[in-house]
Amino acid sequence: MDVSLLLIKPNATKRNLIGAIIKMLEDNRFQIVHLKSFQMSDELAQIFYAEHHGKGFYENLVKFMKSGIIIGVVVEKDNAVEDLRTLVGKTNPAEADPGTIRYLYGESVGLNAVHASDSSKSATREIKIIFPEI
Ligand code: DAT
Ligand code: MG
Repeated sequence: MDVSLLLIKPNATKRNLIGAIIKMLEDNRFQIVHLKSFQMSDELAQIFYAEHHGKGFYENLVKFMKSGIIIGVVVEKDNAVEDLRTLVGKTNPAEADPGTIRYLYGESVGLNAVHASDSSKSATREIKIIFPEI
């Protein structure tokens, strides 16, 4: 069984969308195997988003990810990584397919409600960073 990582970002937890997003995972047959709430430190945000270091949006991204509560969810499903990216939708909510999490709950490309791992390799790396205790 494959695993992937979903993060419910600070704008979505602030807007009381945790339940709605978790329900979408369950309705789409993702098994939740680990779940916790936490707040990102500067160090954690920088490590997690290392691939984006130096890009124009990087500083705002790190600041935003530190700004409130995040829910981390490890999900299990056949084809988990690809299926989760499909359920999440495109990075920019304005371009996301109807019915996707970002279409429904994203506010802008920066405030796009959720993160999902983009490959199995990323999932392994990101789960280690967010859930070092498992
Ligand atoms: P994704 O989250 O779909 O994997 P990404 O890895 O390219 O997208 O970027 C990581 C996050 O950075 C993204 O969720 C929101 C932010 N971001 C990306 N492109 C951006 C842009 N052009 N302007 C503002 N924020 C951006
Ligand atoms: Mg990405």
